[in-house]
Order: sequence, then structure tokens, then C-alpha cells
Amino acid sequence: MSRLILVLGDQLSESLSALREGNRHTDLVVMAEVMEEATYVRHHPKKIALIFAAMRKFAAALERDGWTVAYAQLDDTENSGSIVGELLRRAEQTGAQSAICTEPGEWRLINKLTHAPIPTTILPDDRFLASHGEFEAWAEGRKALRMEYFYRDMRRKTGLLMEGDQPAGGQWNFDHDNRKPAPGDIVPEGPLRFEPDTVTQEVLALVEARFGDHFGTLRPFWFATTRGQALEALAHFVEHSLPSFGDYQDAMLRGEDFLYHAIFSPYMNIGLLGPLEVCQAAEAAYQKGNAPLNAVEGFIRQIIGWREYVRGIYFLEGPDYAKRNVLKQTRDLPAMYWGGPTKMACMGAAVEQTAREAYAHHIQRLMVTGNFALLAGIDPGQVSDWYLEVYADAFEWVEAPNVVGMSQFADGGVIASKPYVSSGAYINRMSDYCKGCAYKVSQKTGEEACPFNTLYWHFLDRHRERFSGNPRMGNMYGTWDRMDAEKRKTIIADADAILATLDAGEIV
Ligand code: FAD
Ligand code: DLZ
Ligand code: SF4
Repeated sequence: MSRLILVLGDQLSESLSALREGNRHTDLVVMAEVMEEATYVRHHPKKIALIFAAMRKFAAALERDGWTVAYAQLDDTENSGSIVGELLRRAEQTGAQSAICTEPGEWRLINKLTHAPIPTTILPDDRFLASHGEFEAWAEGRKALRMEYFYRDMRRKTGLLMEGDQPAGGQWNFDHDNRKPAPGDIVPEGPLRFEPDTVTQEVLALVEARFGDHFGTLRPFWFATTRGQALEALAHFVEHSLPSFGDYQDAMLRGEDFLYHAIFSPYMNIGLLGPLEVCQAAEAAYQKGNAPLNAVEGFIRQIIGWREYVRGIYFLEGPDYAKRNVLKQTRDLPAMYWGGPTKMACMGAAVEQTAREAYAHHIQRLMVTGNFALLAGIDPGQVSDWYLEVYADAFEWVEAPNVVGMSQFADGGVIASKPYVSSGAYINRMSDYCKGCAYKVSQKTGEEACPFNTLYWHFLDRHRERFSGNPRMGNMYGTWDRMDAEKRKTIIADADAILATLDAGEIV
């Protein structure tokens, strides 16, 4: 064998640049389930199972296509336990002198492969619409890197929802139509679920035995694990959920984990689906009159806008990005994030669902668990590790900008023009959580007051120096400053009491 071709667990695409570059007759594909990747954070068991099952099936598909694949299962006695170790082992076995791979989605692994004892060529990952060069050119010379302008360029580039050089419907963004709370009597179809086959069952048994102590439940396991299944899930979403996606995009409802969301991020992020084909399927539904423009535009914006944009930021900002902490928040992540008891109905529901499904939708991540961590002054590094561990779709290129940047403002505003913070009123408007909560969302002070209400002002007060000059936050500070001095004192004291309770490891 002349060369090794490394294919990582989130690179399961036939069109991968390393496979295009390789020669199926002379090169050896190397794939490996390794402890280092499974435990650099303690990933949710469903996430590990998804990756291992999809890897095994992708390896089999490559072999059917005429490739020779050296595949290491986690429990193989010879398994060295790391990606670089596996490359070296295969090089020794075959005499290969070099390797190629597609750029990993994490600086940690890029660094390891760059310094691997076997010369390894890293090729661009072109499964995205914007290359690093294009994003850098877009960012060059701009004062602020706002997603909206990048998104418009991606619309022009792809032609998605374009009528000549104008956006379909005469406007780029229909977000203002997409903020409806969900009525309690809706019955969303939910994502397509797949019965585990023999290969997946074997993986489930392995993951149960080796990672059963990680946070989260493994069964029932229903994710798609092949491209064919992921395509079925795409068709199902376009038919059943896309038409209502826009209207209820920001809504949260007890007992409805998925509402009208796609649950494609795990599939897209490991390579089973490509961003363009997903968007084209949504656009076709609009063109046939099967889904309204606000839904289709909103959906496409998430993918060619947000998803591409956060990736651009991750690689533009460099390896230190995930470690940033400009607000110098240092509190430890409370036990409630690991399923510990909480009186906060919204936090309890979001964490419970996360443990069960390795999934929560955007607003649950941003305005419940993220909002609370930011208001409570939690160390963003710990927050980021939590998100990386618990969600099936979490890979650092997409997780870190969303958590460190968008949700925790720890990058100082590279992504967000102001912090995403809110009092309980927002959660009450967009969900039915507050009805069954031990706290009262309408109460601003006192022991029964919703913690978001007091912590919101505490956050603004303690970060006054940084934010009071922000034109988008002037109203908030105006309201705070107009409040009666005694009331302000009581709010701060109540928030301090909540923080002290958290610090004491007691239940909030
Ligand atoms: P839908 O709501 O149906 O949206 C469709 C698609 O749009 C998604 O599949 C996803 O690919 C894309 N998308 C939407 N918003 C974003 C975004 N902000 N960034 C990137 N892609 C987006 N997404 C991840 O893929 N991995 C993560 O680790 C991740 N961590 C997040 C952490 C926080 C704090 C926040 C606020 C958001 C995070 N997101 C992450 C973005 C978003 O929450 C998920 O992409 C989305 O919930 C996935 O579910 P879905 O497929 O049902 O999405
Ligand atoms: C996330 C993950 C896990 C859990 N396990 C493996 C694995 O055993 N083998 C592998 O090649 N990749 C795995 N991955 C995905 C890598 O961690 C991922 O490629 C990097 O985080 C970069 O995105
Ligand atoms: Fe969450 Fe506050 Fe509502 Fe309780 S009252 S569910 S803590 S927002």
C-alpha cells in the first residue's frame, strides 16, 4: 500500500476530499474507534453510538465500493487508543510512508496530525459552502462580523431562494414571523426513527459496557446511521415538519422534545447529509407550494447562514477561541446540569430531555441552559465542555462559537452584538414551563421570584462597565437606573442569595 487515507468519525461522506484525492486500488483507508476520541470529553452514550455505528456502516460501504479499509473496533486487542497511534500502527503493518486526511473540525486534532510522526497531508474540508479563504476575504476589513451580511452572500452564491439578484418574497429574512409560542394542542409528527439493526445493536452493547457511566441514556436509540436513512429522515422532515418550522421555531413545550425541528445536525455534522442538498430539498418544497416562505427561508438561513458562519469564525479566530473568558466568569457548573435536583422547571425539563435524547433545540440551548449559565456567572470553559459532551451534534467547530461566542459572550462580541440574556418573561412567553414551576415568573423579588428575574439584573449590574455603553443595551440600563434604589438593593441581595445557594451546592 502506498499511502494511508485517514477518515474520521465525523467525515462519513463519499465525496470527502481525502477520498477524492486517494486511489482505491493502491491506498489503504484507516478508520478507528479510539478511546482518546471517545473520552477527551465524556460524550453522551447516544453520540458515541451514533458515531461508531455510522463509522462501521460507512466502512462497509467503502469496501463495497472497492476500497480496502483497515477498521479498528474499540475492543480490538491491537487498538492503540488514539488516531495518531492507529495511523502509525497501520503504517508499520503496511510499510506506508505517508498519510492524507481531510481537515478535522477541531484544533486539538489538527495539531496532533500536523505533528504526527508519519507525514500527513491535511486537505481542505470542502463539505461546506464557504472555504476558509472565502470567509477570511468576507471578514477582511469589516468592523463587525454579523451573520446577516454573510448569509446574503451565501444566498447569492448558491442561488437559493433568489429571484434574479433579489431575494424571494422581496426580503432576505423573515425572522419576525418566526417567533410564535406553540399552542398546547399541536401534534408534531417528530423526526423519523429507525429500529437498530444488528450492527447498531452490537455498537449499543459496546457503548453500554464501556461508556454506560457517561451522562445520558443510551436506549431507546433511533438515530439514522447511514446516508440512506438520513435521506429518508430529510424527506420525512420536508413533508411533515418544514411547513410549521418557521412559526414555532423558537417555541418550547413540555413533552414535545422536537416540535417542528429537523434533528439533522447530528447527520450533517458527521457527513451523512450535505448542507446544499438539505437546503435544496427545502427550497423545492417552497417552489411546489408545500411549505411557506417564512419556514423555508428560516430553515435555509440556519444552514447556509449560521452553520457556515460559525465555522468561519472558529477557524478565523484560531486555537485559543474555545478558551476565551472576557467576562471573567468563574463559578463551577452546578449539579443541575448533570441531572441534579432543581426547582426551576425550565432547567429541569431542558436537562432531562438532553439526557434522554442528546438533543435540545436552539432556544432551549440558548435561552434556558445558556442564559442561566451566563446570568449565574459560570465559567464558560466548563459550559462549553458541557455542551460538547451532552449533544449528539457537538463538534468543536460548531459547538464553541455557539457556546463561547453566541451564548456566553466569552469572546467579547465577535459573534453577538450583545449578550443573549433575558429574565423569566421570555421563557414564559415562549414556553409552558412556568405554569408548573416552584418559582413564580411574575415575581421580581423574594424567595419565590424566578431566578432569571433577579440574576438578569445582577448580570447587568456586575458587567455595567462593559455593557452600559452598548447602544443595544441602553434601554435595559435605563430601566435598571430608573428603578427605586431600595428595589435594586433587594434584587441584588436576592440574586446574591441564589448564587450563594449554588456555591453551597444546594438546590436552586
Ligand atoms: P433546526 O432548528 O431544525 O435547524 C436546522 C439546521 O440548521 C440544524 O440542523 C443545524 O445544522 C443548523 N443550525 C441552526 N442553528 C445553528 C447554529 N446556531 N449554528 C450552527 N448550525 C445551526 N449546533 C450544532 O450543530 N452543534 C452544536 O454543538 C451546537 N451547539 C449549540 C450550543 C448553543 C449554546 C446554541 C445556542 C446552539 C448550538 N447549536 C449547535 C446550534 C443549534 O442549536 C443546533 O444546530 C440545532 O438545535 C440542531 O437541531 P436541529 O437539527 O433540529 O435544528
Ligand atoms: C466524537 C468522536 C468519537 C466519540 N469517537 C471517534 C472515534 O472513535 N474515531 C474517530 O475517528 N472519530 C471520533 N469522533 C470524532 C472526532 O472526535 C472528530 O473528528 C474531531 O472531534 C474533529 O471534529
Ligand atoms: Fe424557568 Fe423562571 Fe419559568 Fe420557573 S418561573 S420555569 S425558573 S423561567
